[in-house]
Amino acid sequence: MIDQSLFGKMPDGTTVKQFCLTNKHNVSVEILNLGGIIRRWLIPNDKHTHTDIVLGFDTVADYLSDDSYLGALVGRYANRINKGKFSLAGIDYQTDINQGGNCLHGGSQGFNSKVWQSTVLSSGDNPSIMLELISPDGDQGFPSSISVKVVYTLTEHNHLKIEYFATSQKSTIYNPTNHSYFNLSGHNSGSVKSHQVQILASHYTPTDSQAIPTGEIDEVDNTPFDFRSLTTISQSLISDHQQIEYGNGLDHNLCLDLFTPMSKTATYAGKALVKGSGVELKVYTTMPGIQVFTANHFSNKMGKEGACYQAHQGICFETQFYPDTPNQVHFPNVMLEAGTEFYSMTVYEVLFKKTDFKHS
Ligand code: FUC
Repeated sequence: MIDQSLFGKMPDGTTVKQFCLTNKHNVSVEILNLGGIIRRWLIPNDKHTHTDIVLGFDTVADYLSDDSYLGALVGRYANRINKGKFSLAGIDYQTDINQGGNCLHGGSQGFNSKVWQSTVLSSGDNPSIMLELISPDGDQGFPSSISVKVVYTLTEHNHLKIEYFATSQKSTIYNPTNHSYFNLSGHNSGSVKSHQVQILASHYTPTDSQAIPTGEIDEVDNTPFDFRSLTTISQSLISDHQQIEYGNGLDHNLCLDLFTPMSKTATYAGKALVKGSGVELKVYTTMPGIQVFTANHFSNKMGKEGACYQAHQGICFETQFYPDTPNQVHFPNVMLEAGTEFYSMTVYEVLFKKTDFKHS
């Protein structure tokens, strides 16, 4: 089932719509056509109500004034490009610089801040919406016009499937992700430090103090980035490893051991869970990397429904190409050739204890 409603208005009066996708297990995901933002993700809990497992805001203005990309689709280039500079086919490009002298998440007017064209694809058992956007040649300094499409489907198996499509006129780079901050105990329930996480990655990309990759691809052995077996987040956050100190927590790209670029099959990448709660989030993707970010800089951020978010109150699993790939030739290729169709898929599966949920 899909419920469509008015969420608010952009400063220029453009309508922001909200789509609520609900399946037969009483899971619902609310998505805005502004930035494709996942605003709420409700799962039934054992108190006969719902737990909202993602952080979010109440108004369009809150989303536009914040710089944390809560729940948003990120593009053209998720993560950082060193000084916003790169060259393609012998031509140098300078993108918009919007964080610490670097380009973060596609520049100051990234895809997260745009109102996308929206279409309901199915309102049945597997509700699905399609969002589309055309980014012109030179948008935020990136080459070529690019036509992008994202399809969100909530399946009857409690999977939220996110499919990314794109085509460009000339060769360019494209690296999309979704920037949801998860808190499996509820968005307003404090820190995620007690969450346990598994990520099937034997390597990660270390960064400098500005979160720009050094170019190395290091083994995770004996580092706070070894999540190959279930590990509590706090164990990693208390580490005195320089990489953790740089950003006050996890803000790193882990290199997935198995990945399937452009394929229609997403591979299991990892999971998060809260012990004893029965709530578990599994992540599957076709992408080669996953940026694990623990909301390190949050401080009294006023969120939806009166919540006040603090550092480490959410965890992001941003499936993507490695950061700064355009300047690191040995990282998996992020080029989108003219006329080639880009495809990637990430699936978030939520498991929870079955309850005799009653509508309130
Ligand atoms: C993540 C991080 C960044 C940043 C942003 C809001 O993707 O890599 O450091 O602060 O989100």
